[in-house]
Amino acid sequence: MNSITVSEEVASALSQRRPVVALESTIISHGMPYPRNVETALAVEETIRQGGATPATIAVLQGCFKAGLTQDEIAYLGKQGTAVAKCSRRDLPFVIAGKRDGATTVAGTMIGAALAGIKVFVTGGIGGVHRGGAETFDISADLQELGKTNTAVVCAGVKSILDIGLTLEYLETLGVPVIGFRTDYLPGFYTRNSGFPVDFRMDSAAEIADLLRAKQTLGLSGGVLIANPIPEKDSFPKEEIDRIIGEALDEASMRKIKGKKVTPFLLEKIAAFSGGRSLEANIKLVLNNAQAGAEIASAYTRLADSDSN
Ligand code: PSU
Ligand code: MN
Repeated sequence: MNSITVSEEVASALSQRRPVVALESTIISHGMPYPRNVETALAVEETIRQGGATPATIAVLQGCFKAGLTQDEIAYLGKQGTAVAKCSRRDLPFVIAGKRDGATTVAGTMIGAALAGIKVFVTGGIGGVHRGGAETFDISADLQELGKTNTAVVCAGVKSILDIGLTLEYLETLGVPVIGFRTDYLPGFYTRNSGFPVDFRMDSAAEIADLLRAKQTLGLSGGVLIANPIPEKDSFPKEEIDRIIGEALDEASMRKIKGKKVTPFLLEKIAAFSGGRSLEANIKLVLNNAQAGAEIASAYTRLADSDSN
């Protein structure tokens, strides 16, 4: 049994050392409503192609862990929505052994990307330490994965449904470099600035590629978080989104939402309370990350090329 099945297109890009960008699938099934989820997933793939890289959406389909889905497979996951298992590290063996479908989270996708040999992965937002995490222990498995699996993750920062400060502390403990792409401050997903400084600011994809190579040379395991702010025109005023997030958090605690349901529940409530505007912002920021991810993957393969010459 192969650990992961890589599509022909992705396999040939990898073997010719052309840039490849991994994409997650929980954002399709649990992060956005149908049909916008499918439209977005396909538009993200197209943006990556425009940027000169090959997209590799990762998921488990009937027990087969795949890197590089067809458009039909993406549409299937989007239509199934939350009927598909949200698949993080602990879920992978169960879903694969039982020949089930699984939409991979950031953690699950990092594992798939590493198995396939893909270095750069683009998403919207990562999971983190939830507010009240010191008592509930609700800390996303995404953070532990960033601590051990060697995949660079491009995201739009950390949204304030989470405790941003504790999430950064946790990443520091795990030794994960947090890079601000053309910013000194960690973006807040819907907003450009969470108020928390990043560890390192980098203004070009080439600089980031150099950092990835240095990390590789040192043999340091674990990921790198690249935080790319939402474009100004698509961002939310901070006070407004903070109020909406507060209402969503109140509703989650009133309804006693727990475990893996928390993040999808909050995303859906924020979309409802913002009259759908948070969804539009979410789509724009993922597309923006796709562009950055393609640039970074391209810069990294150029470095690898010059190393081997
Ligand atoms: N944040 C988003 N959209 C998403 C997610 C996070 O804005 O779809 C998904 C990602 O797949 C992430 C997961 O890995 O939620 C985190 O879930 P949890 O907090 O249960 O670990
Ligand atoms: Mn959780």
